[in-house]
Amino acid sequence: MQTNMDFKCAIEMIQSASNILVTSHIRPDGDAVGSVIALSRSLSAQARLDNRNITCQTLFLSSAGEPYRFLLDQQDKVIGENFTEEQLTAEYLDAFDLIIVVDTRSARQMPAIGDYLLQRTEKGKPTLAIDHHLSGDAIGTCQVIDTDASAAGEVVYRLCRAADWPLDRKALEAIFTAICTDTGWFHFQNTNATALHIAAELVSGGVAVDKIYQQLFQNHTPAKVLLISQALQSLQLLSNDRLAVMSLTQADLKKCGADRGMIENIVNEPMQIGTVEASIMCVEMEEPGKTRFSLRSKQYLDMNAIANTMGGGGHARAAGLTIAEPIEEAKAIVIAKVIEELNKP
Ligand SMILES: [Mn+2]
Repeated sequence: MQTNMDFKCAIEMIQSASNILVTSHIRPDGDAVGSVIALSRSLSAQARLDNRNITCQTLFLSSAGEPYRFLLDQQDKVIGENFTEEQLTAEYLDAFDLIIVVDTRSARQMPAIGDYLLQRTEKGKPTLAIDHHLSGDAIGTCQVIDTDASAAGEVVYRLCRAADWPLDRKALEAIFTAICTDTGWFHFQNTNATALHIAAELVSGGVAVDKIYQQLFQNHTPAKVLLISQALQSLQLLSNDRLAVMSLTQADLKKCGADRGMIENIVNEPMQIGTVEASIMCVEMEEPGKTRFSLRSKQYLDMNAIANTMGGGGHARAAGLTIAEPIEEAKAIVIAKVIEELNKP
C-alpha cells in the first residue's frame, strides 16, 4: 500500500497560494464532487477568517451526476454547462498559483487538462494531488495519497482537520457524500473503521443521514428506474453464474429518456445474486466506435489489475476502462479477460 499522509507539504502549499483552482476527474462521481466542494468551501472559509484576499475556484471537467448536483453552487464551473473547453487554455490554468486535483492523479482521467498538469508538475509549478487510487501518473509537485482511505473525501477531511480549517454544514454534507458513495453506503470492502469514525463525526456536526440518503438514492427520475430495468433485461450470466454482464446502447438510453450520468451504480445490481463474483457494465459511448466499461467484484477478483491490462484502472473491487472498439467487439475482449482471471486457481 502506498501511503503518503504527510500533510505538511499540502498545508504549506495551500497557505502560500492566493489564486487556487480545485478540480477532479471527468464524469465526477460522489467522491469527486464531494471532495472538490468540501475542500474549496473550507479553503474559502479559512481565507475569510484570515481576512486574506484569496480566490478558490472549482472546475468540473464534465457534468456531475444528477444525485450530486445539490452540492453545487452557481459559481462552480462545469465544462459544457457554464464553461467551455475553449476557455480552458494554458494561460487560464497558468493564472492559478495552485491547482489541486482530488480523487485522481491520472492524466487520462482528466482529458482536458491532463497533459497540462503533467507539464505543470515537471516545471515545478505548485500542483497538489489528493488521491486514494492504486495507480496514477506523476501529477502533483506534492502528492497526498492514501490507498487505504475509503474515499478521497476522507483524505480531504483529515487534511482540513489537521490544518484546522473550517468545515460548514454543506462541506460536511459533501464529505459524507464522498465517503458514503465510494463505500456503497458503507457496505463495500473499503468501509473501514476510519470511514465510520469520520461518518460519526459528520453526523455529530449536523449531517442528516436520512436527508443525504434520500438525496442520493431515492431521488431518481422515472427514466433512471426504466434504465435499470433496461440494463437488467440485457443481463447475461456467464462462467457458472459467477460473471454478470449487462449492456446499454445509445438507443437504450434514448428509449428510456435517460442520459449517461444515470448509468452509474447500475453495475452493482447483479451483485444481489449469490453466485456472482464479478459484474461488467458495457456502455456504448456517444463518440462512435468507443465503449466504456465499469467493472465490479464482490470478494477477490482484482478489477484494478484487470483494467490496467486494458488501459484503465481504479480500485481492486471497482474499476473502469474505455476501449476504442464498437460495443460487441469491445465486450468480447473484456469478457474474455475477466473469465481468464476468474478461472485462475
Ligand atoms: Mn474516490
